[in-house]
Amino acid sequence: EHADTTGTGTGVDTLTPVLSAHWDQPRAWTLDAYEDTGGYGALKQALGATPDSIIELVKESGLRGRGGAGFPTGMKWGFIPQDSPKPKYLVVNADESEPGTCKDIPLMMASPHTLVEGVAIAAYAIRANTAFIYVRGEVLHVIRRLQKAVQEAYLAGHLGKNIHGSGYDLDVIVHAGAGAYICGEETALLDSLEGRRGQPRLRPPFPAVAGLYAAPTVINNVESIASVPAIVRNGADWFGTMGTEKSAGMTLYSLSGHVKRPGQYEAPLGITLRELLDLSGGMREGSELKFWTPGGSSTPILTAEHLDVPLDYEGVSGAGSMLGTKALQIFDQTTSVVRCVLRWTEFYKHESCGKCTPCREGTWWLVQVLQRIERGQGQEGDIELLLDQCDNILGRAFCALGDGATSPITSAIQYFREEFEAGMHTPAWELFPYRASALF
Ligand code: L3W
Repeated sequence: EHADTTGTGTGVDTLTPVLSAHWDQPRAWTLDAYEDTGGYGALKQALGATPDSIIELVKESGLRGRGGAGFPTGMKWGFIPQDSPKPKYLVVNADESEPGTCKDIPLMMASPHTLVEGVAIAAYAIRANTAFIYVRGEVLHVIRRLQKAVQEAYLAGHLGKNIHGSGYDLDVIVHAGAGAYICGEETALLDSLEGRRGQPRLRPPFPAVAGLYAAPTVINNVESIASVPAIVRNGADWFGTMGTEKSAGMTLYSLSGHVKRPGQYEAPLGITLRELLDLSGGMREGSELKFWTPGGSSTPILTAEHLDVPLDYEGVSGAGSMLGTKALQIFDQTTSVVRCVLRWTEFYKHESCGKCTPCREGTWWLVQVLQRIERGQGQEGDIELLLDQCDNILGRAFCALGDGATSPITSAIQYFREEFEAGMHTPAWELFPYRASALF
């Protein structure tokens, strides 16, 4: 489906199904179904080219990391020192657990072989003979599906020794985490994979130089790696025909909340929320957009003023937020912003790994203050206290989890200060009564 269904007259091809092109096919997750649509053709193509040329291709495509930071993928691969005597590793970050973020799990369920093929190409490009897929521990169904896909790929000769007679060997290990948000932070993930408690490491050195077992390691998000086979198949220029100059390609936007048809919408980077809302049937009956996250709870919230912000790395940061994981959580006028922010902050408090004081202590204190504001028992100066607490976490925590915890709070105060002020005398549940369809 390539149609301008936005009604905006922009002529933008709003749907660009590449990653999700075959998700609705019967048993799309099986090797047979994947191969029927040309699956593993890109691997064979890549094995016929040099590893360096694949790195170059991915650099030229402009693919940027889809896990949140948007770091150029080809550049990351290029950092791997090829003269190192140590083994090189590829690690896929499949520890999806940011609140609102729900794109990698559907991708792995619907088309695990797209990821496995991407893993084989990426590992070949960086000259790694071992790759790990680190999956969030709670998603047993995904772990099983991936294990099955990896097994199928071994049996078909897409993995293992001398892949398709190329002389290249690759082992892929699906590793289940134990359910900790911090293990989605790349260095904590590595500690966890090595069998330690998952806590972030100091960077530099970046994993590209000293990662798994202190060896050069590329860590990429699931969607980033899954985007690679299509780039190999269709070329860097094709990828550049989608998206914007600095944010190339198609991507998965996950819409949730008070919209008519929540779900995954694959579209070019640079699409706007207004266009995505058109695609998803708009807001629910009686709902008006109040606020939304562009990329999960770690990205500052935006409001109805920002409906036309291009959802690419530059556009969203120009609006004072970040694109993050493209998890668009959409809230209507019945939502208490205070209660919503409190729920997210409880999450960060619970998930704080405890390594650094600003995050461990700070998220606890934030919850204390937000709770009393939610109960209508806020004290004089509490808004300034929250901002001061955020100021003492932002940039002072050991990893991005601490910074992320402050984003919803400072942005919510920026846009909805009056709701926090009301919390000095009125409980949130009086202003925003609970109802069956309430999200927060
Ligand atoms: C070598 C250098 N490598 C940077 C690499 C680095 C990493 C990548 C990006 O946080 C964001 C965070 C969350 N030499 C390098 C280098 N690299 N300089 O590039 O690094 P960085 O530091 O910009 O970001 P990060 O630490 O990867 C990721 C945000 O994503 N986020 C969270 C999402 C959470 C999930 C989940 O569910 N698990 O996806 C959402 O927005 O706040 O800002 O690979 O090694 N000189």
